[in-house]
Amino acid sequence: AWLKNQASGFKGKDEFEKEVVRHVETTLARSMFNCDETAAYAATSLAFRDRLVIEWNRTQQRQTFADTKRVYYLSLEFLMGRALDNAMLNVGDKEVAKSGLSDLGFRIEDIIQQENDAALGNGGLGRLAACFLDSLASLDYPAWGYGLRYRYGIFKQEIIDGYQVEVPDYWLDFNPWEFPRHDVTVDIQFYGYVKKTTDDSGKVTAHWEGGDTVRAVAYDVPIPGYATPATNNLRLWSSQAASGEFDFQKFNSGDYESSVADQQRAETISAVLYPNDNLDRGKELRLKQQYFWVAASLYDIVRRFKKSKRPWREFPDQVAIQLNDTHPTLAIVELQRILIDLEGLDWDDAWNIVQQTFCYTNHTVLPEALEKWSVGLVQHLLPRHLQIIYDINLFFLQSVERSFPKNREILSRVSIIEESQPKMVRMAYLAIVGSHKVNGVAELHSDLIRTTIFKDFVTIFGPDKFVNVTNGITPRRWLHQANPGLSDLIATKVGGPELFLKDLTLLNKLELSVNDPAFRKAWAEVKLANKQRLADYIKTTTGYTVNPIALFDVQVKRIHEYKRQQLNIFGVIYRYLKLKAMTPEERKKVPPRVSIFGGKAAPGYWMAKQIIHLINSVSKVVNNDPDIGDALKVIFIEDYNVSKAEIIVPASDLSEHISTAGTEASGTSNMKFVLNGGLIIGTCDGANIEITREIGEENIFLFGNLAEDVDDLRHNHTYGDHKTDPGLDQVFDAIHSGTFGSVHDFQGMISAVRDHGDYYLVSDDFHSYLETQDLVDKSYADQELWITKCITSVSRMGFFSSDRCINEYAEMMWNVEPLQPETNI
Ligand code: 26W
Repeated sequence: AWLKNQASGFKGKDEFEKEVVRHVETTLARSMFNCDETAAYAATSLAFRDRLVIEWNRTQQRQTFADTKRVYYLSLEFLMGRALDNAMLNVGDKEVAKSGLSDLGFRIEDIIQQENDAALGNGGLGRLAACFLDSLASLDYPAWGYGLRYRYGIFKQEIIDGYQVEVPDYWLDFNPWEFPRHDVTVDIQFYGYVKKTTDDSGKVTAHWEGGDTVRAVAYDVPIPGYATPATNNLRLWSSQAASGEFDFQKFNSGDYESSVADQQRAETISAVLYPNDNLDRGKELRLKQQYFWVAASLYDIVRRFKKSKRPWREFPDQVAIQLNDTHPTLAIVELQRILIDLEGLDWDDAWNIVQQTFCYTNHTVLPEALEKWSVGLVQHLLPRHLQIIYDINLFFLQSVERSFPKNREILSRVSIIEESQPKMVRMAYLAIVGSHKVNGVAELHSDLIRTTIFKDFVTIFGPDKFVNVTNGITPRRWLHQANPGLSDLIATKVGGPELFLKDLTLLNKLELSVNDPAFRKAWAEVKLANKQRLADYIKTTTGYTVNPIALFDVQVKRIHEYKRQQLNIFGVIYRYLKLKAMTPEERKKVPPRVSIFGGKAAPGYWMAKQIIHLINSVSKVVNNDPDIGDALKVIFIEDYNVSKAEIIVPASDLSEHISTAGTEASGTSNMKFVLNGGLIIGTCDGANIEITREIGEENIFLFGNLAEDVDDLRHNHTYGDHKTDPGLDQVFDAIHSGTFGSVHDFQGMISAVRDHGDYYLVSDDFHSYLETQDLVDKSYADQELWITKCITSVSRMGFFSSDRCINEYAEMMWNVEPLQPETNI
């Protein structure tokens, strides 16, 4: 009901048009006669922004007035993508905008495409944070996101001669979705030294003095909920030189250059998102980013709490802080510092408050991704924090000692300080010790952290501290926005979009229509139209023509050895060799396929870049081979990002989620693809396992070794006699013979399997992968059965809404309740 009768929407298309014209002529100071698509995008966004702002202010007032517990989601990454389409759908006036823009001579799709993605994230973790913000607002939870306002998001990827080239992503030249708050600033201290003073009663207080100061300036981004007026806030901090006398003095004394240099050094902190995904590099600037963002956010949260004049012990009744991975772990230390050094609380009282406030989500078990900071670096940058970390560790180890007397082993295993050369602070351990709940992101992953990397902590704290919250995705962006054709079709069967997009379990009603011929036909037409749209996109961006009748087989995600794009491309080469060996008649009978890849490699990840190069080299050879024709096409889509995912995901027949078992914590694109009527080929890993449980194993193509066998297989590679799979040998021979260019370029990928222990078990899973791909071909040939599988799967995907996921966090970890707009002031 809110959607149609909201106070904040436009009264009709006339009002919308008037607003657009007003913004073009006044805000943009242009005439309608030279209003191009860029200007139309700007004016449309501003018109919607005006609408959002009203509800945003109301929501903030309502939350302040109600004075209930709030959630603060701390994430170094928010991979938001575009905002305009989402704002139109959530405000509920996309149709109005469409006809209004058309009157003004524009197509709404063209206007939407003018917007730069807000690409402030690497991959899964950052996109999860964005889905969570959407769910928090849509479910009326009082919640804020806190992050960094990077001037450069994740780099843009260009493919030049088959190689990845990184180009900076300067996305901020026009961003109508942020509001600078020059009055909301926090000065953040770095370096310096600690002085201790003792008062008359003998109480010792630490003072952190000296060092540099950098100013954090708040930029606020409104987050509209769907079918609710609730509009939450995402606060991003930008770094700036701490103004004033210091600079002025330098300036006046003629030291202009060094004053400018100070300015630039300060701005560097929020300049660029680190492009590593699942790899910790331990760079000083990254630690500075983390502390800068955490300290500004906590100052803000504490300032808000203090306005209520409550006693400190009530802090955890008002504040829940979620740590998105270990990146914000310093918040634990910072809150303890605020409480003991600045507010004068006793250590134990302070520590209780801290532990009850924080929760920590782990997103990876890969050892190279677990953050550690050298003691020397922390000491230098944050001298007081290091002392507090040592004290936290001391008290923690003392309590472990009491529970497990004379067990030196466990003490050194769980110590927050790793006694290595140099000594390191283990951030995950600090996060566990400072939180009251820790969660993994899918069942297998949560089991793995309980039994492997955090085993000792389960023994120490008991099993209840470690819980599972399986990831989810927002159906608003990933169905309604990305796939309006399917969303509309589904709406006809489940009682309208406002219902199922707010309660995704209603999808189960679709199962009643699975045998309805008209519905099945409409379903197939939607899929074909989505494939045609992707085929058009491929044509304009790559020049290659792909047949939309072919099976679209998609793997789009960050390039990483554990995600095994190499297994996929080796499989493609195998298929190509088989096709080459056939007669033209035989080839005609082969079901045609388009293998689509996309994803970025971290700039310093040599092997990942080699994988990209091989995919592009195979693409060039296969697509230009006259023997092959439509039987096989290989496409690499440049610069995979959120807005491209919105075109690719709805167009897939099959998507690949083929990580080595036990390595992918959850995966979230697997959920997006199935929700959009595609099937999965995948390993028993991450959320694939729960997807199988929900949709039924007859509707998914699982293959490969199980997580429980991975250790033994690896051991066998090193110590047994390990032979490469014969099919894979054929593939390597083809690469060796120069079919795809110089062997030298791909030697690393081959040696990783043959000579370096095949850590990711590519060879062990190769045969099973090929067999399962054959099964896919056979299943796809039976289109009727295939469509049944797709519809049935979609009907059973309700569990994977991020709404379900957020409700679980709220109940199990945060203890917060929604604040209904009806309880208005
Ligand atoms: C310190 C470097 C670094 C940077 C990013 C380490 C780790 C990360 C992230 C935690 C990596 C990441 O995005 N993990 C993904 O999180 C998703 C959301 O939970 C999961 O679905 C993916 O399986 C997991 O890889």
